Amino acid sequence: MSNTGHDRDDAPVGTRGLAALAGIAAGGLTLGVGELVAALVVEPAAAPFLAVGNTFVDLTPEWLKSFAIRTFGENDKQVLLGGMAGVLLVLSAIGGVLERWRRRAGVAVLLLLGGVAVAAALGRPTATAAWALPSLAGVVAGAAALTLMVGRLRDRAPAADQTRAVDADPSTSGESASAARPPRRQVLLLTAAVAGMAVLTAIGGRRFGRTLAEVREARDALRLPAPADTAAPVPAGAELDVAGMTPFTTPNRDFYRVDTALDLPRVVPEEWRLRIHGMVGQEVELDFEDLLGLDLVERMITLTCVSNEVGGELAGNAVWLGYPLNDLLDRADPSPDADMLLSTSVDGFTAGTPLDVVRDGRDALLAVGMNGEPLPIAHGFPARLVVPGLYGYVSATKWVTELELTRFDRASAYWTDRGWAAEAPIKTASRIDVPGSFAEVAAGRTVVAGVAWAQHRGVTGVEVQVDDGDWRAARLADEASVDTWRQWSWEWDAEPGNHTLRVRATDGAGDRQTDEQAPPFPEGSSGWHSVVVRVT
Ligand SMILES: Nc1nc2c(c(=O)[nH]1)N[C@H]1C(S)=C(S)[C@@H](COP(=O)(O)O)O[C@H]1N2
Ligand SMILES: [Mo]
Repeated sequence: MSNTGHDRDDAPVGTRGLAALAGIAAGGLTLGVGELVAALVVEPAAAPFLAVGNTFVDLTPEWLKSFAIRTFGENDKQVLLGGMAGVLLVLSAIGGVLERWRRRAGVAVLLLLGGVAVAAALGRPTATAAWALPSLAGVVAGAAALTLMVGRLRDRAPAADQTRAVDADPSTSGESASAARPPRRQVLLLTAAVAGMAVLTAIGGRRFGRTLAEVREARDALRLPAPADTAAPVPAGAELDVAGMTPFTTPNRDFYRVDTALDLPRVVPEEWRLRIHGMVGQEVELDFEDLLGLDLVERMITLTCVSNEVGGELAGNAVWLGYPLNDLLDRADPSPDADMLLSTSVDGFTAGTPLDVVRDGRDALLAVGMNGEPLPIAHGFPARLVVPGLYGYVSATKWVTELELTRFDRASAYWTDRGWAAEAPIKTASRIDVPGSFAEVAAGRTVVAGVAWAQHRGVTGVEVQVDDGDWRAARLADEASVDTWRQWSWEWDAEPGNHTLRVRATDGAGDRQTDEQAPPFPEGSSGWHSVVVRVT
């Protein structure tokens, strides 16, 4: 075409670069308008970027998910969002260049991306038809902006003759030249304006609707009532005095976080409702004030994620304040035919919990407090479930808003739909915290220590083995309850050389932790944890 090969150095960027920039600005405006419309007329999660990101999370195959968790740990969400931003940046730039090459070609790219975003938004578990609007509005704005910006870059063809005449004299830049040649400077300004609008709309989107700051404020203002029944005091001997040990109680800021939410659900207590329905004699609805008015109990419970590898850190112990789920369910008069409690989060996550477990007398809670504070937002503010003895994915629904009594042969939940086990009791596990893996220790008396857990069965024994020697009984710290982990330590007379330390626990039923190695999928990892240390 006649408009190629004419890029000149007197504009800050060449025409193709400018088209790419225009594409990026148009892409940004698409997302910004999407954010704004989502916040104003739907909800933040309906915005194209988040809808696509969350859909990506839901569709990620198991191997990629465990790779991401292994590689990026708790930063996996940031990595995904950053990766998406990178891909969109490149695609939008390509869209801009294509639009310069052929009218509507770049718009077609935008439409394609917009189509993906609309499909993603409509496919979200809590979506209504309105969830298509943000992406649609974004694409309309982006396409209009792209046409406007890049159209001017292409408009030079009819003026080719004049252009060539002007181009012959490189000294005539400025006024007279820009009148005849593609108005690159003008396009650059336009692009800057579109980019500015992209930023403004995105910021606007973050300010309208429920903001995270508002939720933080509501949380700070909340005063939880004193428990009617306090947690049993932690025995002084539950915490061993060993440097480098995992603390017995996990501070909230250090508590592991696992969930599918790319953006934290924003629920303020005034708007929170819990609906209990399904196979019940009596539907029950409860607001936050109702909940705080009940006799709350405080219980110490160790949570564990099924994705925890042998020796991993996806376990934490906290004092939870909440109302016993069993008593709550009584109010709804569940049918004797129901065998599953299907809990749903405000963002659509679901967990299916065996009803007999919830109702067997253990301290299953609808929790509002964690270690003396309202639940942190990342841990389910304002309310979540905690069930001792079950992995989180079948029991610990955060930001919970719905409890349905149903049956395992009728319903399934988020992770069971992805092949994970429907019933998931926590496997007995033990971990060596000290010395660390590949640590160097001085020969002589050395403390080996760690934690072991077998929630709701309790830990009654821990043994340690050096190389292939005899298993030795470790000293157990006092037990706080069968629902919490237990610290242990063992004095080792370390001799120079490289050594492998192994640990295994026995639970309250007398069953020894299996040495059979299993990966987290589909029902939790197993095998003995070991560390290799060098004694000098
Ligand atoms: N809404 C919601 N609740 C959820 C999840 C989730 O993805 N969404 N993940 C579950 C899983 S897999 C675990 S292990 C626990 C983790 O709770 P924590 O992040 O407070 O440690 O939350 C459970 N509750
Ligand atoms: Mo989990």
